[in-house]
Amino acid sequence: METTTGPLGQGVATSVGMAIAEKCSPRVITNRILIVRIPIYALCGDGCMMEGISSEAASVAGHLKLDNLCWIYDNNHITIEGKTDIAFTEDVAGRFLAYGWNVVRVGMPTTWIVSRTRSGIRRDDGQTHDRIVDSHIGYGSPHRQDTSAAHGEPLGEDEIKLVKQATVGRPTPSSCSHGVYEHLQSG
Ligand SMILES: Cc1ncc(C[n+]2csc(CCOP(=O)(O)OP(=O)(O)O)c2C)c(N)n1
Repeated sequence: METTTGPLGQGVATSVGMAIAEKCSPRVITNRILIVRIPIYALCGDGCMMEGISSEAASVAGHLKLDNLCWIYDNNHITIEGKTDIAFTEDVAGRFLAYGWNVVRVGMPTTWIVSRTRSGIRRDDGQTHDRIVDSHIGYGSPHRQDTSAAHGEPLGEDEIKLVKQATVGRPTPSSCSHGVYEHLQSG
């Protein structure tokens, strides 16, 4: 099952509802023991984190210990208007730790994201999971990477050629070379 929403924050709130529903669904079918576990993943951006609804939903998820739920936060520091620090400088990881979530900061490449996410959600530790991915919007675009222009405008033919030149043989962003990931989980 998949859902896609338009209003920022609505998708992550929906994912909490899905996780509650999954927890309430039967684990045993007929006389065979069948453990059915369906992890719920939600992709969210800076805009989702800015919306109050995501805080309310995250709070109840932590309270209910929804360990079948994982949010993957595309922390690229860019929205339509420009850099997020125009209006948004809060410590998101700290906020989610306060909700009782398991928080892991993940650098790219995506293989790391997948492995860190899957290993996290299988731990069954009674905590909801947040993977904060330090990403780059418009990755590989010489004139658009890390700018709000990459949010909604087409790159255009010339820039696409430059992206291809820049990314051939360089499939991962520079943050990968630093090995950027760290556990933020307290205790
Ligand atoms: C509740 C709500 N307010 C405003 C918008 C309009 N809007 C669409 S995308 C966007 C910026 C989202 O930025 P981010 O989540 O960082 O996405 P990214 O730039 O990384 O693609 C805004 C304000 C919306 N979709 N929903």
